[in-house]
Amino acid sequence: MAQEINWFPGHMRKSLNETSERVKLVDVVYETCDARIPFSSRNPELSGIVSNKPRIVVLNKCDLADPNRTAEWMSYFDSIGVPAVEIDANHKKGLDKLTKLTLELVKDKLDKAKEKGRIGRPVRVMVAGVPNTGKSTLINALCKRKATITGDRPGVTRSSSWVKTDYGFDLMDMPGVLWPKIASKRMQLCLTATGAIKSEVTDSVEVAFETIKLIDSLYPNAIPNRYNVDEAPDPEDINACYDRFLEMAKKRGCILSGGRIDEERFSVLFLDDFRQARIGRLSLEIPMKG
Ligand SMILES: Nc1nc2c(ncn2[C@@H]2O[C@H](COP(=O)(O)OP(=O)(O)OP(=O)(O)O)[C@@H](O)[C@H]2O)c(=O)[nH]1
Ligand SMILES: [Mg+2]
Repeated sequence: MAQEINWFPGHMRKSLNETSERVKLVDVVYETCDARIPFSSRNPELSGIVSNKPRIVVLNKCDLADPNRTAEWMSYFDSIGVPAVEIDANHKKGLDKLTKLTLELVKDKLDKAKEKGRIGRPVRVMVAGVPNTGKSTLINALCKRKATITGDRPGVTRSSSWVKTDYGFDLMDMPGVLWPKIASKRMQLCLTATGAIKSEVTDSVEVAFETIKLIDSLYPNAIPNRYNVDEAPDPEDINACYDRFLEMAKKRGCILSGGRIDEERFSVLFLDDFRQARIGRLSLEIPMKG
């Protein structure tokens, strides 16, 4: 992918700075990730900022991810001693585990507060992570009302805000943040394919083309099953890959007047298919072994 895309607007630096300040006010941090890309959707700058607080890696959107891969990721986080929970905030799944784990992490602190006479003090949680991972949706699910605005694009939440629950949790919704130097092209691709990086700053044809290659390498039958094309050619054979891409577009009816293939329209359709798991529940990352 092109290196010059700008996914780090000034407001994200401001939000990261704000996170460093506001994290002092909370007991626990939920580091919300996209279960399809648990590696790429952990912001290293954010992880650094919140490192001295108890935190839980929240693998959200697990309804869209490959369940076997998610199980591997859960074992991985367990093996490195990082508390993690898989959830589906849209359908309110996994929330009990999340609150239970949260209470375990803050138990000592609450017990100490109780000893000092501070009974019924709320548990304060910061919900942070890269854009579009479902932070605000999670907050609404946890407080059981529409307290914050959500949206199917990155950059919906623009400033932090507190939301109260009726069971003693105060939740701080944070704007989604990326980091200035996303060194690996594969990470850029994963973040763009899942919608964490704004599509406006990327070339959708290139993103779709590369995402198809990545899916083919991980799930060889997924694209043929959905788009009625042959299995992937040699990924080094760009012409053959491109011909197959055009065939997919043609079969989806993306044809301009004069018979030319509408690559742009197909790319947008394809990315929407991927994001809504119409190609299947696909995860783009596998945890490191050993
Ligand atoms: N399928 C699915 N979609 C989800 C889930 N959680 C959130 N979404 C969708 O993801 C999109 C983004 O959700 P938001 O809650 O606005 O995400 P956010 O992390 O607050 O985004 P920013 O404020 O832009 O950083 C919305 O369209 C949600 O409906 C989930 O568990 N599964
Ligand atoms: Mg939000």
